[in-house]
Amino acid sequence: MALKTFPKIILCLLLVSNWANGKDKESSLQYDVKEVVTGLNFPWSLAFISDNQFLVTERTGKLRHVVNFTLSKPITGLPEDIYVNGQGGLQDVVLHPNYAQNGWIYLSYSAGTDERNTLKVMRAKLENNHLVDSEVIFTVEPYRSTPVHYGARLAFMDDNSLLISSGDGFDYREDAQRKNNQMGKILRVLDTGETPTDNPYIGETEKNLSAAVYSIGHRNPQGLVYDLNRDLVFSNEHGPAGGDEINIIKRGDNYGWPIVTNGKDYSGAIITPFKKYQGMRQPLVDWTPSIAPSSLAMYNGVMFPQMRGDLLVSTLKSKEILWIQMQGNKVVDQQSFLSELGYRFRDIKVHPDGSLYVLVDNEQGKILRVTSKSG
Ligand SMILES: [Ca+2]
Repeated sequence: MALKTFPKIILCLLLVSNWANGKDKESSLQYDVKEVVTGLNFPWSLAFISDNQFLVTERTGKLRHVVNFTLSKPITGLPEDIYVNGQGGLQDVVLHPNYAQNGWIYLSYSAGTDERNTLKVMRAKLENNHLVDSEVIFTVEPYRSTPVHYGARLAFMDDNSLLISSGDGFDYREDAQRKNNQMGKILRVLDTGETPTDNPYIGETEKNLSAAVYSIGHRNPQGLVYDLNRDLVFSNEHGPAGGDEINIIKRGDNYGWPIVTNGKDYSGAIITPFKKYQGMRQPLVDWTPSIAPSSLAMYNGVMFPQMRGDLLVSTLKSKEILWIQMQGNKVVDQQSFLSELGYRFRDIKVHPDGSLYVLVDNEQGKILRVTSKSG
């Protein structure tokens, strides 16, 4: 089958300043950008099935199978209670680490009504463009009445447990510090949705909503990645006005929101007097003013060898991709690219060949493929 080609090819050259830390990286990043898929309504996440196949969600409630850059009709069999409003709708899609054997696809979505909704996680298998064997494996509690701050990213760890980022619901920010509440948390469950026996707060609270809690004190974490090489979890989250963060997520730790932040309320009001607090972790990266980080990827591909072991962040507000250059577990520099396009970016994923796939957040949304010009 012939590849669909698009005439719009953009050649870009990013000049990257030298830095004096000795990390052996090239001094410039040259890349091509191609639109490989168009016609998507607010695409939210992408999961590669193979070199030429992937799944893509549209927040407005559709899941598509893309083969050789050709979009399928919407996959049928999605839940009927998907709540599309505000920031809510169909959100993340990831494959089970043993997908090739078991075929499990995991999806996150907001479900319910204006008055009563929450974040759910389901799994299903794909057969003839239809989801079968569907089951909801996790429902965040309690429900809320806001259509924003779901978090909703999913990431598998190397023991096949599943991390779920859960936002604070905006109006419920104090709940981010309450262990007996699953909002404003990173949650961790088994691939069946059951609670692992080694989570940090099991049995600590009356209803035991804390059993699935892995870390507390988050606002709206929309980036989540498990780095196999470092055996570390990284997450980024939206702060209020200022105070966007990347954090290294450790089991049982407190990331501070809303007691600690470098941001302010959108009104300009002070949220907290504290920028540090005993027992609460400081971010690995703070962005003040806000950039609105929407996803996080770890680059271990071959096409851009200078990016290996580094993080990539897509952003909505600052309309760029950030290359977060690491040395060990420390950030040594940040470089911006793709800002010349002027798009809000919702997600970035690394293809098996090392190219970058970037989702444009728009009602005429699309997928861009970024390849090395020099390689
Ligand atoms: Ca924090």
